[in-house]
Amino acid sequence: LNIERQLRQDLERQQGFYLVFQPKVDLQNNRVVGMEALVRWRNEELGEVLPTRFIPIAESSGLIVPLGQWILQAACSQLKQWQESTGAQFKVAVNLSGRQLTQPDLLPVVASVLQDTGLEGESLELELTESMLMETVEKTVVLLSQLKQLGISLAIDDFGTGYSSLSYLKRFPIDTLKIDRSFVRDLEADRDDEAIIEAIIAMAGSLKMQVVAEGVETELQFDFLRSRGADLYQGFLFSEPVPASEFARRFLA
Ligand code: G
Ligand code: G
Ligand code: MN
Ligand code: NA
Repeated sequence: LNIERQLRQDLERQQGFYLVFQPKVDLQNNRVVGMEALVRWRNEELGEVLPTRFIPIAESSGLIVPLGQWILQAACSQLKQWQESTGAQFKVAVNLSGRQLTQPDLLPVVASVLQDTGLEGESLELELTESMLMETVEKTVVLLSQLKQLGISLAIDDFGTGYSSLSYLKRFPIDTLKIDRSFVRDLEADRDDEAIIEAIIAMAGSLKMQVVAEGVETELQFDFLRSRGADLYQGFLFSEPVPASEFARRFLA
């Protein structure tokens, strides 16, 4: 497979990959409190390849493990640099794939990235999905607790689209639920989505979790989420994911 061969080659040469960052914004005061790092890939032969195309190939080939490590290192290193130049704290969120969570050395890898970059664990958030958590519950509870001992916070991405039972959810040391953008998208048209979002916010409140809304594109969605008490939002209304230099210029100046 050509994509896989090119991926492997660019990983070996440490070329072609870069990060973009999407602001995470406080719904109450519209202040940027952090950012989600998302990987991008530009290959000499294939040009710009979409993550929806290459992430599944990276996962099935196992290349997501070294790629994930590169992403983590690059995100932590970038935030450390921003913290030093601005004096502001912020938190960076990094997406983990299921393959990374089942790597036996995830914990020492994360610990050494923090060590190498000098970033505090408190400045790092890891985004996981419900299906990843459900695969090996007992082992995962232990691993997540160890990550939390490094100061790291944990979020469930795309929340509401998976199959996690609420009784399991309670057993994981999760800090944040990210409401999947499919519920936000149809807010205007679909009363059920209003009810689902209200239920997620209420549940997060009683479990002492923070709520982030994804995919906010309109003022109407923004107003709804704010009035119902969601904490943070991400979405094109505020900004799409942008390269590091643009992020610094627009949001850290
Ligand atoms: O950035 P964008 O919305 O185009 O990403 C599309 C999909 O690619 C996301 O839903 C996400 O699942 C995946 N993706 C993007 N960046 C990363 C990353 O850094 N790590 C992992 N594991 N997946 C990512
Ligand atoms: O799977 P995850 O939620 O990590 O992926 C984030 C993806 O969501 C990124 O690819 C990003 O480009 C996309 N995204 C971010 N904000 C919006 C938005 O407001 N609308 C839409 N349609 N996509 C968004
Ligand atoms: Mn995410
Ligand atoms: Na998501």
